[in-house]
Amino acid sequence: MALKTELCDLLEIEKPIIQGGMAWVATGELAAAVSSAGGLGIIGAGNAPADVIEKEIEKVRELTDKPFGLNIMLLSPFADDIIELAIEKKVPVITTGAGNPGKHVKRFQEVGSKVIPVVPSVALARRMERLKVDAVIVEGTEAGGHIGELTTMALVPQVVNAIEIPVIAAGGVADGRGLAAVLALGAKGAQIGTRFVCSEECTASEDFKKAIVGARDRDAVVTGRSTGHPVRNLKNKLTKEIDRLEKEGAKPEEVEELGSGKLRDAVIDGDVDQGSVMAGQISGMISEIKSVREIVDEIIEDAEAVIKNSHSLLK
Ligand code: TUI
Repeated sequence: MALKTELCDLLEIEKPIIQGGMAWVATGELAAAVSSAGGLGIIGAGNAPADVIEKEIEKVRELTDKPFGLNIMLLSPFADDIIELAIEKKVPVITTGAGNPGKHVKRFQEVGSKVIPVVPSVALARRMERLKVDAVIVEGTEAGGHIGELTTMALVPQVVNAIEIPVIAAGGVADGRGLAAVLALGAKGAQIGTRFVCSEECTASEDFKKAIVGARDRDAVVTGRSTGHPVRNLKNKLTKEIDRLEKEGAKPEEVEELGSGKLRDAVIDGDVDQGSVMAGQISGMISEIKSVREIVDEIIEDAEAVIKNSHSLLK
């Protein structure tokens, strides 16, 4: 017996794990590795232009014939171009973040793509269901990067109660216990980001991966609340500087300006002091860099063990 859910049928994948479409980090190499391991790998478009992402799509298709996804960050200045690219390339699964995919949902589905927006609230989940999306990713504030307010533990069951379509939980999941926990909350699978950063196939700089491996429980802090676009990243010189500006009551544009382009500095150049090391609260639990296949297999085996052993709680 193997752990399977309706998400596996919907996305034609073997294991109910999808990889977060992290800007700069989620390249074609990482996405292909996760899809080859039986999950759903996702390219992160972030703020990249369409020609860069087109190459990543081609890369995944060279490396695997399994389904894969593309995350469209709706705040990106290139979001409209990426939407057109995704339609032209008939990407099997589209996830969206940082906004409402609204009128584009139908166009994606017309070319056969499944559409799965990330939602940070019950209200947005309901709106997405009315737009007839295929599933939603419910992301708790434990996640890395751009975040909402509510925790995975509180938000997932509320969304599961509110809508009929499949829910995928994100934020704070990095092992088999986490996967089993979100399945217990009613999710049909988990989206996992930070754990996959610390994989051999992830093309992020070694220093970025090491910063996560070295992080402790309270190191993944939130900056930028005053801008309306809060971001979770590992505490360093940059987060301290942003904190200082925010405490002094700096204008939101000034705070945004200081954070601008800093994710690239950390991921690509390995500047983990002055760059933005976007990572989730679960960073403190990650202690080793492993292959994607090992990570996926271990998560599934451990989740299966938790579920099998759960009857021992009944006395
Ligand atoms: O998108 C993410 N996480 C991200 S995007 C990103 S790139 C970036 N770089 C620099 C600064 C800021 C971002 C890094 N991490 N997660 C998905 C997510 N979506 N979290 C929260 C939301 C969200 C928020 C509001 C989704 C929809 C939404 O809708 C508002 C509305 O009603 O339109």
